[in-house]
Amino acid sequence: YNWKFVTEEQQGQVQYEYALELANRLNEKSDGQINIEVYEFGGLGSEVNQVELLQSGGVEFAIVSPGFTGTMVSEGQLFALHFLFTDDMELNQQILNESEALNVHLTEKYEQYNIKPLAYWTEGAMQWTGDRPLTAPEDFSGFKMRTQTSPLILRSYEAYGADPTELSWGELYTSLQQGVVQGQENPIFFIEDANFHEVQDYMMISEHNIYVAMTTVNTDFFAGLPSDIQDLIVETVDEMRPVAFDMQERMNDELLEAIENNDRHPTEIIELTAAEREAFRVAALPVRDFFIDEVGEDGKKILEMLIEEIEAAQ
Ligand code: 6CS
Repeated sequence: YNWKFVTEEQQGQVQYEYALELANRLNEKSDGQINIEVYEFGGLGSEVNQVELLQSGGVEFAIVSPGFTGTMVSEGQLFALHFLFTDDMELNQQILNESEALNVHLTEKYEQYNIKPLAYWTEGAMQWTGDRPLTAPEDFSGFKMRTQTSPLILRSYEAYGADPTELSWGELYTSLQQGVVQGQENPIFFIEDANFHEVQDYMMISEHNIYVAMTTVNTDFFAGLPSDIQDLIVETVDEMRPVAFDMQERMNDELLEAIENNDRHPTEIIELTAAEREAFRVAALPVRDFFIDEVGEDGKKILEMLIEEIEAAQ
């Protein structure tokens, strides 16, 4: 078997390193029968182009962020909701692993578009960077915020009064540098590795959301595989859950230190207080109603089930 695996990140970043490790394990376990070529972000177009490539079977495997599928699989936009998950990242990963709302019901929605998610996993808590401190919803007033392409992510920032713009991350460094946008959200490792801290004066430890990625395969491709090969893939993706968790944890820790110790491009790090985060949580709550209104009955059920699962896990 010769397959292609596309990721939204580059060498040294979590998704790419994850994909290489998954590809190596599958190669070893299949005694060399499975050969997967892993592609870095950039060569195959934007994140949205890559999703289309997966759907058409141009690549068999992809790491997809739900933030780039929102105009299609509207239910997947629930990951855009701020302060939905807990502050405990290990618990969050456990919820992602075990949630029926996600692994059964949301997965069915993706499968209708020829995208089969095999795992939902986190790349870390999301933080804000900006050309100014962002410690209260009012600070976002008129703020030009870069987001991924899901309408609900834009709504989330409009709820704070911001003026959000969707962009591929490939254009983000230059857009921040030129002031086309003034801020963005990402896990710490990505902020450092993509050098956004060089062109941003402030990084807020806001932890307003968790970054979720999906390990996906083309549904038709997967359905056509012999069952022993399907089982091998599912089993290996399962093995990768703790590996991915440790990888993101280590990179987020190490690269926080790198930002703190960067004298060439000093970035002020502001840790939001519990009261400041609470003000954002309250301002973000009405976005859940937008989700329910726009996404419809099935999306409402999936969100309600996920909220129950999160409460039960706590
Ligand atoms: O901000 C983004 O769009 C990118 N962030 C991460 C952590 N991975 C890929 C994604 O495209």
